Amino acid sequence: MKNILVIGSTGQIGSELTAALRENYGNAHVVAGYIPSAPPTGELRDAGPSAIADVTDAQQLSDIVKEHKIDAIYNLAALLSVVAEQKPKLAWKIGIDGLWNVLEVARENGCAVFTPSSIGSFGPSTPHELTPQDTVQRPLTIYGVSKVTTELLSDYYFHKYGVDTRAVRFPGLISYVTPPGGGTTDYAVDIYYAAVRGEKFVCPIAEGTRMDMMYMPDGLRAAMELMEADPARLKHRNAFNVTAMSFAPENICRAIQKRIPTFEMTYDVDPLKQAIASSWPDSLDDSAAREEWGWQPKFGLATMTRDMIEKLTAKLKPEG
Ligand code: AKB
Repeated sequence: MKNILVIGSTGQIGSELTAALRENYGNAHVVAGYIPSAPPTGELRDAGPSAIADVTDAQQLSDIVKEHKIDAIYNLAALLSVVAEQKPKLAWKIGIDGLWNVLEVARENGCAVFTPSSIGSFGPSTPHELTPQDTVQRPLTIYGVSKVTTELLSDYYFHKYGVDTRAVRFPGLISYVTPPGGGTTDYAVDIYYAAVRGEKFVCPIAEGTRMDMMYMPDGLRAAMELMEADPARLKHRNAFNVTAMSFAPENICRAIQKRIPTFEMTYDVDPLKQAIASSWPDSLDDSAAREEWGWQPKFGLATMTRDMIEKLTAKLKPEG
């Protein structure tokens, strides 16, 4: 049985990915790595092993990997796009110095590594419609610069040292479990919270701005299926375009209004978020992922909206 370390297990993706990996590989085989300021709680803490795993501390990572005989590392430590613009040095320290530590530990201990990239790895000069798998990547944000570097460094470790590195370029991930913090696509999560609470939503992204999105269950499956894919079929590694849907604020608003007709949205565009969103693709071409490892999303805008509203209604229901 495989032993897995999740770095960043208490974050937006990590909290759900750790649970999904434990379901697939057994609770005892998945270590929830965390930083002291964000320790695991509840099920995440109780269901399996956990350890302080600060991506900037190479020795600590090496000790955990040896102690738990880790075969695969899911490295989810990163600042999201908006907050990274406010703290570029920290974004680099976590995203790239941290990645270097992870890759070195993986090289020394024979681990596979998944470090997600993002639609943020593209920039204004990238073709925006059906953005190809292999195309121009000249982002203007530190988030994008660090994601392109992540892809290149991960490929470098594969070609030079044979480290089994694989990744997807995640679109905006939408979930009712752990809210995201500091991303450009966060509005597509926040809008559901507002709708279920009966509040009006003020959208920070302009009408007509399309971005790729994905419901979290599909995102978790993408990561796990890629890591289980037959390596002989992989022509690409870091990183695959994956998408499930592409929409603008007015489209998600209308999808919600079909279920909550009284829901209202207005706009107050945030210049930083808008500049980032406008530089990202409108829609990705994910045919390489479909061909090389059978990627197939299960949720579209309507099915995701039904599930999000159902789950959030139960989550936000007052106690008693
Ligand atoms: C962000 O908005 O920063 C992230 C992403 C698409 O990478 N959700």
